[in-house]
Amino acid sequence: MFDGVDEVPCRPRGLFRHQAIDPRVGDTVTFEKKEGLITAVDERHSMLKRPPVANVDQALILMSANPPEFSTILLDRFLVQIAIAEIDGIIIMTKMDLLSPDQTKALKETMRFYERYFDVRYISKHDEKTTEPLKSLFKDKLTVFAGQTGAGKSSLINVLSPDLNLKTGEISKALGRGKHTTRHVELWHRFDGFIVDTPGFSKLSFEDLDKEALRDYFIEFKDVQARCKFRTCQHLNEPGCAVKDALENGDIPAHRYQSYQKIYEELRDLEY
Ligand SMILES: Nc1nc2c(ncn2[C@@H]2O[C@H](COP(=O)(O)OP(=O)(O)O)[C@@H](O)[C@H]2O)c(=O)[nH]1
Ligand SMILES: [Mg+2]
Ligand SMILES: [Zn+2]
Repeated sequence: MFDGVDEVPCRPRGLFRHQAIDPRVGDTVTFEKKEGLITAVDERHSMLKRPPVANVDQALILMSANPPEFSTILLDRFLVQIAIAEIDGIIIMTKMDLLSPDQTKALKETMRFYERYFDVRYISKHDEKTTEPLKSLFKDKLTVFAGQTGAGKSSLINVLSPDLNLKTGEISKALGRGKHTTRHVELWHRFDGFIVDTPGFSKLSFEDLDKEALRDYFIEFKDVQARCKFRTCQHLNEPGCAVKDALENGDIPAHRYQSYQKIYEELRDLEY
């Protein structure tokens, strides 16, 4: 799919502005090489808003495994976000070298639920045995690296492709006034695919989401909620709720239901 890569400087044709066509990183376009002009933009199969990248196939969701940085609510927010964008997710637990054997055991216990639905990897940037297998994930795909600042995105990209030599460890600076948070988005052609480091994918927002639709982005609700007494059940206080039943008998973990409640409340608060 992605053979040779040439760079051709191009600008969008002026007419696009009137047609509301907005070429983005990741777009497939037609261009005139001589004039350096993009003349058409193909239909997209996905559009990630923050950062703006078209045609993303999958997100590697990097989460620091190091307690207390790890929280399932944060992971669940990412999973809702990618479900909305219709992007596949692969969960990468980073910094495993910082965990004691007991902490590792507890983490894997928590992650068992996610492993039912997602590819989950456990890595340390210091252990090549854990990072090398990731290289096969990128072939013929456009992959974004998602995760909070400090999760280890740049470190992992550097381990996989040292030539990129990205800056790492800029936690405090990046959290400051945005001096170092860049809006720059760039694709790199690596491992027979394209990868994007995303400085901005940490600030998640669901402002376009109706709270009533949230239930459709919790993957484990899908089959269960068909059995709720009310077709539009929000799984909060309704009688005959199959999701609540599944929560009680342990089929749905409490932390997942809590994430659902929390995000639901946030969406409700946004309405006022
Ligand atoms: N011990 C350990 N530290 C890591 C690992 N991955 C990243 N770090 C550290 O975590 C900090 C943030 O990493 P960085 O790659 O800049 O995160 P980013 O903001 O997601 O790009 C840096 O100080 C890294 O050295 C890891 O696997 N093990
Ligand atoms: Mg970084
Ligand atoms: Zn219900």
